[in-house]
Amino acid sequence: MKVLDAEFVQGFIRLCDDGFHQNWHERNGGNLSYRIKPEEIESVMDDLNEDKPWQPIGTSVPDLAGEYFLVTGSGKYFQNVKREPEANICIIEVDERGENYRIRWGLVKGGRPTSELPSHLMNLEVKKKITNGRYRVVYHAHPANTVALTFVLPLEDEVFTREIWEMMTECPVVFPDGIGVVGWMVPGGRDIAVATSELMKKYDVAIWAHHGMFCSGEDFDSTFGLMHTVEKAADILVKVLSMGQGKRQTITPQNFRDLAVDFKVTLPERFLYEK
Ligand code: 2HA
Ligand code: ZN
Repeated sequence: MKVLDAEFVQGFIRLCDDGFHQNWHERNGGNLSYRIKPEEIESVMDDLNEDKPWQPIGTSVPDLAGEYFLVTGSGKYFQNVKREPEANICIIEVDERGENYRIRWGLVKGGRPTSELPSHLMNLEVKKKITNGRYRVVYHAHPANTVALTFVLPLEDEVFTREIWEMMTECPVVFPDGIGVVGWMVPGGRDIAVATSELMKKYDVAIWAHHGMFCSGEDFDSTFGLMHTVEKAADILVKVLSMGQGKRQTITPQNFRDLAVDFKVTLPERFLYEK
C-alpha cells in the first residue's frame, strides 16, 4: 500500500488540518507524532526508502528501539500538511539502541523531523510503558487561552487543574488525572523533554508556560478531543476572569466528589482543596 492511502496517515493529516482550523498553529507552530503499529508499518513497507542517513535523536529512548513513527517536519506549517503531506510530514525509524533515527518516507523537499522530537519520543516512551502500549499519540499546539492563563495563574498543577475543571462539568471526567505545568523553559532540547516526560508519568496534559500544551492519548480523536476540551475550558476561564467580578458561584469540591461517584472516576483529593 502507498503510505498516503493508509488509514493512520489519513487520520494524522486530518488532525493537522483540524488543529490549524482551530487557530492553534500559527506559522510553523506545533507538532504531532504517532507511534505506528507493527501491522501498519508492514502494510506500507514497499513504499519506504532506505537511503537516508542515521542521525542522533538528541536523547535516548531505549524502550522505543526499532519502532516507527509518523511525525511533522521541523519548520513545516500545519496549514500545508493536507495540501502536500509528503513534503511536510515523515515516517522515521528508531535504531536498535534508541539513540538515532532515519527518515524512511516523506519530507521530499528536504528537512528534519520536528524540533521537539526529543519531547515527543520521551513522552511516547513514558506513555507506552505506563499504558501497556495503548497510548500512541503526542500532540503539541499553541492554543491562545491556555497560554494566556500561564500569565495570570500560579504555575502549579493543583491550581491549573482545579481552575480548568471548574469551568466545565465534563472536564474532570475527560481528564480525571489532572494537568501538569512547567515554568518557562527553552524549547526543543533534552531538558524540556525530561521535564515534560516526568509530567506525562502522572498526566495526559502538560502545559508549557508562555508557550503551549502537550496532550497524549490512544488515538487521534481522543488526543485532539483532550486538547480541544482543555482549551475550551481555558476560553471560558479567560472570559470569567475578564468579566472582572470574580465567580459568584461555581462547582464545589463536594460537587466534584458527587460527580466522581456517578461517573466512576477517581479524582485526587489534592485538586479538591478548600479555597
Ligand atoms: O515551532 O511549536 O515548540 C514548533 C514548535 C516548537
Ligand atoms: Zn511550540
